[in-house]
Amino acid sequence: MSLAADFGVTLTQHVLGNQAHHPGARGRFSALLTQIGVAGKLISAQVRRAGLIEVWGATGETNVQGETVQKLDRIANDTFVEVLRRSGCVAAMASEEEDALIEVEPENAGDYVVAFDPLDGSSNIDVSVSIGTIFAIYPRLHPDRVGLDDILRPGRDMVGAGYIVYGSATVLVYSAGRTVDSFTLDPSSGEFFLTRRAIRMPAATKYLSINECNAPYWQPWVQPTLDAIKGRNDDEKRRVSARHIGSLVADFHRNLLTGGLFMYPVDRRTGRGKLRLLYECNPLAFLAEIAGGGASWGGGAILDVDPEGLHDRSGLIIGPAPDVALAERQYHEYRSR
Ligand code: P6P
Repeated sequence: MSLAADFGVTLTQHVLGNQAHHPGARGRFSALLTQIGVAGKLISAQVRRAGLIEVWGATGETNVQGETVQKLDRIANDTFVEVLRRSGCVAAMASEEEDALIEVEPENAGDYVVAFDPLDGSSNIDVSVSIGTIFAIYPRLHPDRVGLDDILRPGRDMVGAGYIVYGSATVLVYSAGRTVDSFTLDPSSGEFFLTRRAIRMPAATKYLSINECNAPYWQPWVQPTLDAIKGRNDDEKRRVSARHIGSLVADFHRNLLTGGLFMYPVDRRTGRGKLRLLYECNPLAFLAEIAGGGASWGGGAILDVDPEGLHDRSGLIIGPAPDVALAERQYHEYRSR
């Protein structure tokens, strides 16, 4: 019996199967996703060896966010950039690690533009906590030129998004707009195999993910939201528990599968959020909505926000739709006072 029959559907087989739902598709999107899988494998190999090949620790550089660049996120960034550049599928890229838009030379340029965080949670690298790569895919707007207007668009324009979480296993989760599906890397064969098909986010919040030490910096609508959710616990049963890793991809992945609400509200002193709109909030919001959940900046849907810059930040409340709606009600009540 062939390996594929033993193990089930590979990422490439699944992506090609998805293509059937896009009449007229030329296979370029499928090729792009397959190449993203290749980049994920390469980064995974480096993550798994980080402590052994001295890629831990900082490079001493600071990125456009003003954060110290860890060696592994520089490796992840360069890997993602080069794999996408050579894929023939991408015309331009925006990375958390790069100040400006990266334009692909015309002879290699393809139909899509990609925004990505090459290694989210990099402050957790040295302590072996799960980290991940997050990506958002847009169709390019013009056949003869590419620029910021191709990527500074509402998240609703995305045609695909996903992440690769480097945890106890390396898992790639993506959606092309219909279903959210996950694939686990089999290290022995080097293949991603379908492990969860058409993921639906549970409607109940089982876990609450928020950095409570930021409480002094929350706007007044946050605490009542948390109190309403925690208030579901009583003598009879604990219905909600706290789970916060401090690595967005890992927190989101657990919440997507088990039902959890992640909140990183804006800082009331600055009105700014911490998480990046283009390559953290938007792609995860795309997945959350397709899986039946929701994602808000506090007063409205993340996917409706019009970006101004590649590195815009946003507040993020993402998880089961009823509790995202609860947070928005609290926000609007606060704003109407
Ligand atoms: P804080 C990691 O640096 C990150 O960007 C996300 O992965 C994570 O959710 C967040 O920052 C944690 O931020 O301020 O709670 O340490």
